[in-house]
Amino acid sequence: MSTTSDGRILSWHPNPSKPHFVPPPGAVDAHCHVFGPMAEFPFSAGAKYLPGDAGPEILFALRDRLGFDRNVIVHASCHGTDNAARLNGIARSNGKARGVAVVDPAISDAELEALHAGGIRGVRFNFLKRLVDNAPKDKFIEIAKRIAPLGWHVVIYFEADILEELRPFLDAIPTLIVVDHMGRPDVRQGPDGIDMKAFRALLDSRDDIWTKVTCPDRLEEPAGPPWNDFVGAVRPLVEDYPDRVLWGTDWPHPNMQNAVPDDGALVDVIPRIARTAELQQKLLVTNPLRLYWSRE
Ligand code: 0GY
Repeated sequence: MSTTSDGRILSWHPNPSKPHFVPPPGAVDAHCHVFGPMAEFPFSAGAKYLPGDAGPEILFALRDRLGFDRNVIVHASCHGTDNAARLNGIARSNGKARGVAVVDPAISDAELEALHAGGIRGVRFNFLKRLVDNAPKDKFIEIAKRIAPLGWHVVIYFEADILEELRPFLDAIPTLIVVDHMGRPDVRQGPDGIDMKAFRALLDSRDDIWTKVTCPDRLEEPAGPPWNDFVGAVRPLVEDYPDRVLWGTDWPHPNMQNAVPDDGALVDVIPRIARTAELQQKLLVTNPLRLYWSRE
């Protein structure tokens, strides 16, 4: 495990390869984070992990190296409900980043509007017990109702074993929903396994549930290529729901310090899950632009 001199964990590749795949012009990395820098944007007292600084300049250099044009910076739990690091990243992006926030249920309407002005277009609800102490469904529904008039959506992070339990909660969310990492299915089961079947049933229950076809490194051991199980399980999803999928690097790969993925290798998975130029255009350009840049 690699750490900074003050003991914070480093989970990103110091020298990612240049991918062979060239993304189409305007491509969006729709799932990435920024951490700190801590001196300016301290982590939450309740953070379950303390990462090394991974500020916007490093993210934007990676974006350019990988051949992408824009980023969606998603709130990570180590920053609690403080969105300042995200707003800073968006402000420094020259219009090339938008964000997803985590908010305190007591947030005022004026604060929500300020987040909108700062480029936030969604809120994230995190159900991973190793990352958050509680996930109050009733409060989350209240927040979802309050962000609906802003045209925002809900991003939700959960693992496959609680999908059925979450169904009534998901049904009650009045906005479009984006599910992180497909709800973390066991990709070894294949495209017709129990996890993928349950996830498809969720997608089929509403036409406004989208997902991120992300994180082969999280979903398949070992954390390096060729990630054949991931490709086998995920490709049919991209082909069957082409207008509802997003892609992202997940940089700086929180909590992946023991198996840091090469971002270039992650990009090279794209043409294996989205095999035509049309599917790649939807996944990387049309869909994320629609969700994050279609309204000022
Ligand atoms: C991710 C992954 C993780 C962490 C967070 O909010 C977070 O801290 O998102 C994780 O450890 O699985 O990229 O969504």
